[in-house]
Amino acid sequence: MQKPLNIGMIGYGFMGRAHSNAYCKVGHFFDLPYRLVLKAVCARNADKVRAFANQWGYESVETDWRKLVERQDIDLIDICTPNNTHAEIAIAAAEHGKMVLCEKPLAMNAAEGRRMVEAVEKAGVPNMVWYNYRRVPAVTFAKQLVDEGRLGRVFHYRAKFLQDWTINPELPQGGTALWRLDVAAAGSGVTGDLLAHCIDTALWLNGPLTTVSAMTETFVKERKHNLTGKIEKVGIDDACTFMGRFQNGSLASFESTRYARGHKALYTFEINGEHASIFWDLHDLHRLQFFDHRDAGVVRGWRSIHVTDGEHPYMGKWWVPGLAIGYEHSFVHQVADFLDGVAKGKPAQPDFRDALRTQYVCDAVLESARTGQWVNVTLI
Ligand code: SOE
Repeated sequence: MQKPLNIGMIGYGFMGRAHSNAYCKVGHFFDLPYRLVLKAVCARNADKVRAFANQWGYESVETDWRKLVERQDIDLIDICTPNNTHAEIAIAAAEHGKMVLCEKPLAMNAAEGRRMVEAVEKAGVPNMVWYNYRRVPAVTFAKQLVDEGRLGRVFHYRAKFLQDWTINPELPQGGTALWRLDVAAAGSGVTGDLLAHCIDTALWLNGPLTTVSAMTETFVKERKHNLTGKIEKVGIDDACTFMGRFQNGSLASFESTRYARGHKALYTFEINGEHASIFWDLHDLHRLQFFDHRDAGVVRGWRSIHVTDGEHPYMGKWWVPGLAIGYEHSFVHQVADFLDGVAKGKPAQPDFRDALRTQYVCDAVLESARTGQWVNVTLI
């Protein structure tokens, strides 16, 4: 008999929809230890939050997140709000004994992140951060290949996350849809928003990054602010490039920008090892490119593995071999793993502590860009 688990979600933007979709679907495809109940959704605009609740099937609404975290009938708080609200909500939720799921990046900076980790660990509540790309089957499969030792010693880890949606200087900053451009709400630009994904995947696949040297640029220096109506300085990084070293001796090369005309969400990573290389591309997310030097010379070459077989990670839960799934399913997988971890008392990753490691890299990257110096990453 499945126990009910009551969800209270805060925020209803892009991520609110991605998470709600995952909650609705996961029980149809995975055998879960819990029956998820969409108990309440919370946002400041009462009309809009009611409309969202109707559309997705939430039983009730709140307009003050404090009320939501105090409610006895809520087991889990899911934070889908701008970055500058994560810490306060997560800490309050933990203090009220709730499980906490939080959108990425964990916090505005590592100092905030540390307080969040302390709060969830002190309260002993299950917690996780939505670095969803780990759970694209091809990426999870890459992790399997790495863990099996197929690459041998790793020499290079290269990642990029390229977009082009902020090139127009008339685009304002701030407010509901554009808080990512407002440093007060986002904390940073592409470093926390995009590179954080690349860093999370990299730490998972290749271990700790120990030192970094970075460069950032803000191409459009002033934009109208949606909240004040005034032209204001832009405080975020529009682009960030950094190099670094991993603890395993491999070299890191990372790039992220919102000014790569023609690229909408081109997240790619490549790992070059002594025996083999791996390449993945979000625009072709169900494939993993794999080159194994130990193949016989005459047939040696890059294999394009269609990660849709029943034996591939998560794929046995979906359709028949050859039929692909997509972006939204990475969130479904994350919910399934989280619930499984809760039931078994074996937390699924990335939890808050894991996400704090990514936050430390982001902080080191931004400090290096500011000072022009190499910066050592705090390791925990
Ligand atoms: C930004 O455009 C964004 O939506 C990020 O916030 C997400 O985390 C990323 O997955 C896609 O791009």
